[in-house]
Amino acid sequence: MTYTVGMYLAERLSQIGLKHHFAVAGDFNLVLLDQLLVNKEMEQVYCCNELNCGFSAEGYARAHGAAAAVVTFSVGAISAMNAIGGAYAENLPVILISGSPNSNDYGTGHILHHTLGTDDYTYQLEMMRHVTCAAESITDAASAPAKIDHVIRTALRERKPAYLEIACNVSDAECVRPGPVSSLLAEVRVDDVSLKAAVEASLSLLEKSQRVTMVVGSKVRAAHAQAQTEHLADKLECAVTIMAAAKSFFPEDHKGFRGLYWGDVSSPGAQELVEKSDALICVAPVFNDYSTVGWTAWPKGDNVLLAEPNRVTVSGKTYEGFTLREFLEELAKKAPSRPLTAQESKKHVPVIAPTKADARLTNDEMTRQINAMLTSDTTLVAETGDSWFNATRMDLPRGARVELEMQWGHIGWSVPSAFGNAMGSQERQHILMVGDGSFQLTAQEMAQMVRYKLPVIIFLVNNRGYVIEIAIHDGPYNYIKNWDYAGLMEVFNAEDGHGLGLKATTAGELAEAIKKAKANREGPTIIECQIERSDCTKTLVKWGKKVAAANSRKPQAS
Ligand code: DPX
Repeated sequence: MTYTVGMYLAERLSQIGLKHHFAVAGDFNLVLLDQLLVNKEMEQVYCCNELNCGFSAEGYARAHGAAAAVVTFSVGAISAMNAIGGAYAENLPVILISGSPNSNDYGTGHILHHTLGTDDYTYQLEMMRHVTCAAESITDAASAPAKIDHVIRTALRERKPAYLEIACNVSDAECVRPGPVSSLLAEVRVDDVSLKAAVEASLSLLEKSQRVTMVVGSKVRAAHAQAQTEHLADKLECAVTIMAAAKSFFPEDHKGFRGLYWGDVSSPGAQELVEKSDALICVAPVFNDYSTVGWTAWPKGDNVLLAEPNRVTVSGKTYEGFTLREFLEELAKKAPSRPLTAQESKKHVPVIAPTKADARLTNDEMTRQINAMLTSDTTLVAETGDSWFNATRMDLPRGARVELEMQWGHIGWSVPSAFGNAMGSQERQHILMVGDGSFQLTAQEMAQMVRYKLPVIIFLVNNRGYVIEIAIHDGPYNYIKNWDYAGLMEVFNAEDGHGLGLKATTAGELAEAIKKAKANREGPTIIECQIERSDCTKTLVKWGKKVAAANSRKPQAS
């Protein structure tokens, strides 16, 4: 069989394990889409728009390790760029592939549709360079294999998105076949000298410390170091806390687990553990304004061992040239037992008392009922807003996964991301918690859950506004038009769908709705949970005030 550029790309994507790629058609990518369809190992999955296509791929990468989204030039790709920025912030290898102008039109002065109306077609590549770790433009078949391999290899190695554009007349041009995949996935060589020195410096800190605590951060998953983190915790036997964005990245049934470290809004006791440690091991953390609660809780100093995905900093020196996995593995081999912090503290599980069946539905009762649904097979996707705070206070069984987008924080992310995640891990039960304001951005992607018969259960929190924003800084712009959210499902079902739209205004109605949702396996169920606008988690309000204070610092006098 003659091989083409598009077939080469498809085979590479399939070799790295993709079973699906996401797409929105447009005339610059139609031939490319045909070429990708030739590969029977991968299914082409369609989205309503390119922003959602990017976020769907992002969700798939969360479930499956990597993903691809295929869009058309400019009108499509520039919309998808927002989601690619999200994938960058969240450390997810999403390959964005855009069809691009016919190679004969470059440098000719021709003005093309869907473009800025100038004759320079390099602007999209330039823009994409800022939100990806590798970006290539393919305008001839001969250089396509090297460019495709470079983009995929870099994305996988760096766990960041990457970009490819393929001239629309080149995607079916003949090219060589791909070689075996191992070369594409090869890791960089370890600097043994640096690794040994990092481990020795870390051990000398641990040996002279009795109060040792670990803080697990959100980059631990992208660094593929979750098992190694748990193994180190087993050896140290110390207390372990997690950062909010790392919810579910460390098993909560582990005997050292002591909840969430989040400054003033930590689980009871966790802040003291962290602040009173002689040695604090921060594994793959992200310290930003949100995670430090407006810069009020940022562990620093000689007692902090900072183990980042590509670097370790301890006792005033920094070490590079190895991965986090390798460092944790080596450290665990010689780590001393330091059980004091675990012995002196207990895991705190917040108990929410159930309300009466006919009582008005509250945020607490909704969270309690959702928490009770979680099993080791659940993936809980929680949107920006109070859903963050509800998800991070849940008590998780081992194996349950929580997906948050706390670095990028794009409202509306969760609907397409949950769709992509469900596509990428169909053996799991997907539950989505999303606020009304967020849902209004990307609601139409629920239609794809109907189309692909994915039994995602959506808890739509109708509190009639942007409540997290109300907590941070109130104004008329925080109040939104109400929708009939449950009613939308009928629109998306049209003549052939099996989605279910339900409403809950009391605790009893929610319990009934959850029963029906669990029984509906042929499509998504949306449960519109109507709660009071003022009813939100206490931590949201406390955190919101501190973040608002950080945001409103006055400019420094010059
Ligand atoms: C905004 C946010 O209704 O949730 O729990 O009621 O807050 P809560 P909702 O989904 O409202 C979300 C809203 C408006 N953030 O409170 S978090 C600003 C914002 C953003 N992303 C984008 N635009 C604006 N985060 C794309």
